[in-house]
Amino acid sequence: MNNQPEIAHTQSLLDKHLPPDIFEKLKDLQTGSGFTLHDAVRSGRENPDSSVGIYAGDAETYRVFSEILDPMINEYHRFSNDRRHMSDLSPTPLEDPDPEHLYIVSTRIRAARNLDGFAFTPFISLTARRKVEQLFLKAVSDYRLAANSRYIAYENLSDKEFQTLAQSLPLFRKGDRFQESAGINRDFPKARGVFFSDHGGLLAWVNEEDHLRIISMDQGSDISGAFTRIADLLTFLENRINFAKDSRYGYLNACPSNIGTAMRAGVHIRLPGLDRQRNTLYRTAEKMNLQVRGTGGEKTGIRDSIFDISNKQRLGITETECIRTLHNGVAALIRMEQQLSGSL
Ligand code: ADP
Ligand code: CIR
Repeated sequence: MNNQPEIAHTQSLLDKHLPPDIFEKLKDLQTGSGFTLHDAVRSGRENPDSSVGIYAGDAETYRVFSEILDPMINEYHRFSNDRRHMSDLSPTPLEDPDPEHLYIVSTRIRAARNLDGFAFTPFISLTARRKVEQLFLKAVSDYRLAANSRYIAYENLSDKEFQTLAQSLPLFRKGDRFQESAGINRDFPKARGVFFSDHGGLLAWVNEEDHLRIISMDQGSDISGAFTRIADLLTFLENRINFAKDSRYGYLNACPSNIGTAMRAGVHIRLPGLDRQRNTLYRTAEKMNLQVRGTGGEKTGIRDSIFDISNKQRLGITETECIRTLHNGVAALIRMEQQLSGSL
């Protein structure tokens, strides 16, 4: 049985926008704290099947390597140099795209954040990682019913305890080979953990690919509800932590595919008809600015015809537009699925 996402690999953004002659020209550049072009492209070079292929070691990477990063960012996000990123986290009521609960299994919205003044995870020291963890836990300690929240620090867990917890809680694991090559797994599992708020579906991954991944998730298809919850925590943190931000590029993150809103709003959706016509699914997704991922996350296979569909673009659109993109796209995919199964 074929359970692979079946996305034909195309050239990475790195290979497309950093041909050997430009690499030669820029190869001695580095940021103030010493993050080099070699560091930035290691993951893409070691993993030729990368789709992006480059990581930032700090906020300054986006300025020092702008000649390389700008065109990659513009292509990925359909952005252009004359534009500035805007944010909008206001409540956004949307009709339930799957009122009979036939297709959407669960909804998950995440936004990445990095603390200003700290290296990003490909380049961060263990001491700085610990500081990031402390600063976040302090900031979040008076978030609503903090007494009913909990932090699971990875360092104190045996493998067996971790596996047991991971069966029922959305914990993150050590990063894949792309993240390994980038240096993101350094010192794992030290200074890593997951914070759960009093609402079980609102949590934060600490020191995964970014310093923070704020996540709102729930069974079912209540996209607006998930958005309201994440917006609340993001706004709370914004008033307490200085995040790495750029006036043109919005929030800055380890992977350039995540800058701007840093938001990936997605659903797990069962589409057995479109599973048999994956090329149609991928073409429609591309047209509607959606990304298709595997059931277990980025670069995993499809189980039981369940696809992870989310907004692809994160920069140049606001957070509310991210969820509208998801909402419109999912509604269209559901209509296609209904036509394929003859229920329309
Ligand atoms: P990220 O979203 O942080 O960029 P991944 O694509 O690796 O990274 O997804 C992270 C995890 O979230 C994976 O374990 C994936 O299965 C899970 N996940 C993603 N979307 C959903 C969803 N809608 N419902 C439940 N789990 C999800
Ligand atoms: C790659 O280049 O394929 C990996 N570094 C992951 C890039 C992030 N993926 C994505 O599509 N947003």
